[in-house]
Amino acid sequence: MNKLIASFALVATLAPAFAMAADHDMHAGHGTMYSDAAQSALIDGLVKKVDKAGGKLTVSHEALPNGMPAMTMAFKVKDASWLDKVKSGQKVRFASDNVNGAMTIVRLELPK
Ligand SMILES: [Cu+2]
Repeated sequence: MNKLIASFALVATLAPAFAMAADHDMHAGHGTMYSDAAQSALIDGLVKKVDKAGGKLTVSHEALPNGMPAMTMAFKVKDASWLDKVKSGQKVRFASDNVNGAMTIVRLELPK
């Protein structure tokens, strides 16, 4: 039983790596497409502050695909209406990108 769980865990761990490698090969020569995929991976965050006046969301986030370690920081948001949908203390999943030099939340999903 333990062996079964262990091998399942191994498959689960390796599967995303395989998928990523396949994706990379498919897009060989299409660097932009590959980096878009990497940046659109949703990560978990916890809203700390909603700044409607400033159009910003302060989020405690996990490590980002771009190499930023876990931290609490203010992001701009791509769509200001998102600020009406979240509140402090709420869990979110989001993707961020560097837009004109400012870290910006470009996708935001709320847990059901
Ligand atoms: Cu950060």
